[in-house]
Amino acid sequence: MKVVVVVGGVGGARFLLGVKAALGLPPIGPGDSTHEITAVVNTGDDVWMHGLRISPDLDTCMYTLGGGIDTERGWGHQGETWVVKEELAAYGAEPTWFGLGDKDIATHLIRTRMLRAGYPLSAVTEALCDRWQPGVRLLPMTDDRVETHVVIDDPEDPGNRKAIHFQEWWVRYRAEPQAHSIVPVGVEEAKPGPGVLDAIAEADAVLLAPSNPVVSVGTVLAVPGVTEALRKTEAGVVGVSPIISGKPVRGMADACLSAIGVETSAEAVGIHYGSRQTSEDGLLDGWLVAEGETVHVPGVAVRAVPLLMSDVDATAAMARAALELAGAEVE
Ligand code: FO1
Repeated sequence: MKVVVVVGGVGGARFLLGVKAALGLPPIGPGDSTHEITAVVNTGDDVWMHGLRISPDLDTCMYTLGGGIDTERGWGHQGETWVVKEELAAYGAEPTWFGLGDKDIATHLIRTRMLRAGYPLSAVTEALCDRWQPGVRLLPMTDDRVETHVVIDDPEDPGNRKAIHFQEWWVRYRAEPQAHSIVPVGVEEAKPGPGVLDAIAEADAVLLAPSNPVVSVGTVLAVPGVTEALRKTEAGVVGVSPIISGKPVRGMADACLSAIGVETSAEAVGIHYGSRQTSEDGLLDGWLVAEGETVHVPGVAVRAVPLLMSDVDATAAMARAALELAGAEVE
């Protein structure tokens, strides 16, 4: 079976573990030829830090599926040390608020060196995955530079606003300052990365992971051509709600949803993604929501199942439900 999953960072990576398990593959480590799972990964969180190019969502998926993730934090290496970070701080080298782990730096050094040598991000990702063997093809949503910026009130200049990189808003300010708008800078000129449109066209099922609907899934959908491909594919397209009883399961999706005027509820997000059958820019055939919730999304088949990714088995059950709702037979 060919499954495509549109993912962001932590939530998306955890969901991919469940998709692998649902298809009978070991969650961690290489897959096998019976199934082809392709993740189209958000790169709008990517950032230059201390001269290194960092791709948080790609790395979180790679480490999680390759068995190297720190499961507490949900990002970076397990058993990480922070010597270089402390040395940088001793020099007063900003930003000191971003956690660069020593082991993680090796990944960024290889990515930076390959990008400088002219390799596209997709080739860099493939090279890094050769070591980690995630068992899922990790495709950047684009090889072009797209960086999500957030417009907030300028604390130094009351009455005026300024745009800061998503990582500064998310990590330094914990998404506290009200986001007046969230802008994936450069996305209009971006092209879908190699393999993205083909994977969507050839899929038996396409799933939108329970990632942040604005800065993760939303950014992938903003890449020109991706939404059309999703509306055109023969595969069933099913989304998994990242909101359970009005609250984001993790992260700060509510702070992002309010920036685009969408209420933090499974129903509002489902309506935001829209129906592929009954609207000219909708994506969904199916929408998976948490058990006990009554959600109505016109033109979309809604199913309520347990949605907490408390462990791989729970996530696998969710993934199976999503695949079935997409009309894919899971043996
Ligand atoms: N998240 C944090 O909350 N604090 C950090 O210091 C931090 C550092 C970091 C370094 C590399 C990396 O790949 C991810 C990192 N993240 C950190 C997570 C990252 O900001 C978010 O996971 C994504 O951008 C949102 O999905």
